[in-house]
Amino acid sequence: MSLLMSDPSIKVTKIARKIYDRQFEIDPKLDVEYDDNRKKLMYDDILINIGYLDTAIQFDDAKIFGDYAIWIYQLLCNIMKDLDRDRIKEQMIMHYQILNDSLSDVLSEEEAKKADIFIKNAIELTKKEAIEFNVLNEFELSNYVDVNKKYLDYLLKNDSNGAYKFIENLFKIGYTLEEIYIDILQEVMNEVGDLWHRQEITVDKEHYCTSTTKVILSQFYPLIFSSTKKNAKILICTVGSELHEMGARMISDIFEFHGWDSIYLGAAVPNQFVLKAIEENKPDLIALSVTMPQQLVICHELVNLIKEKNISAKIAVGGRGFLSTDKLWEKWVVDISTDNALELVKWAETNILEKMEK
Ligand code: B12
Repeated sequence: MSLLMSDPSIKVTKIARKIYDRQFEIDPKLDVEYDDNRKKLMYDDILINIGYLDTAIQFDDAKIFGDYAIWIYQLLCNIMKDLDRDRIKEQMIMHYQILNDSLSDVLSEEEAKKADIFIKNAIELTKKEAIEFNVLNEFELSNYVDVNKKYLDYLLKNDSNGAYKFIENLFKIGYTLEEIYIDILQEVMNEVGDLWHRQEITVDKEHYCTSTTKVILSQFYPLIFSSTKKNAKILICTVGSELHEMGARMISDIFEFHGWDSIYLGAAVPNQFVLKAIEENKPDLIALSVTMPQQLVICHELVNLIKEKNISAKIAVGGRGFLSTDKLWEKWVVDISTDNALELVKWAETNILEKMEK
């Protein structure tokens, strides 16, 4: 763990406060542009920014902070529509410069050097984003776009019954379980996240879309649990304080459907209890899911703990958190990472099931 988060004498909240005060001192216009709510969000964001930077430093991975810089810049532009994009760029650049100065006092020389590189990269990416504004909409490019739009429409109209029946009917007319899970429900959930990011829907709607989609997944349980068993077991969960669990649940369901026994522990399981569950259930495959990059640190600790205990199960890691790294998983003692459940099933068939049969 980097000095920033592990040394108890360094109070991250104090650093965040200093950065916040300094920015208002240098840029008095902020006091007019920011009401109390914005001020609170700005302070919260400073803490989050420090968390992302710390994770990037720890794994020496520029992409973690770079991707985040683009994401937060876009979000701020979407939230503060009364300010123009250049003004928000100016605020962010100023913030990064103050962050760099403040951290150079508390980080080790090596960490400060990395912070400097990552922060300068974030500044460049923000400048570029201010000109280009990435408008690529993957949702529109999907082969399933028409079906996905219809399902999304039911969700956005709060029509739970319509949404449920629509998906039920897709299965009846021949869409496979994997298509429904990955190409439709997962894609629509990604779009729901983007709609929130673009501030086109509010958090209540995002939560409704999530809970409705989770209920819809359950309608496939009689099918999923009727598969012929292959005498192999997968244990899966999300780690740390990772609340995004639908991806992990989909992996679990798809493995169960392909004849595996699935032990799905759900979200945010403390490492010591993941280990306990592994020892109790003796899975052939352990799958750990991370969406928020800050949780990568705890995931890495868990992987190392599993290895220290000489547990022979194969380890898979995945989820959006790994996509915002520069192939970080390749530096870890894990067997596979993919962003797609079906790919993992295929890998496990070759690398676990076929070897068991021999
Ligand atoms: C639903 C949702 C939530 C729900 C989650 C509820 C739940 N029960 O899961 C709630 C409301 C809790 C939530 C909270 C937050 N969220 Co959210 N959320 C989402 C959303 C819209 C959908 C996630 C989802 O379910 N996707 C569908 C699943 C099926 O896809 P998946 O997770 O990618 O999984 C697939 C693959 O990744 C892979 N996979 C997954 N795990 C594993 C594991 C292994 C081993 C392998 C091999 C593969 C694999 O296989 C899966 C199936 O194919 C995303 C949007 C998005 N683009 O992801 C935002 C999103 C992830 N959230 C985001 C944010 C910012 C947050 C919050 C910080 C918001 C806040 N201000 O509080 C919090 C953080 C909470 C926390 N501590 O974890 C951002 C993250 C941006 C970033 N910088 O990284 C996103 C991307 C939204 C956006 N476009 O900005 N969120």
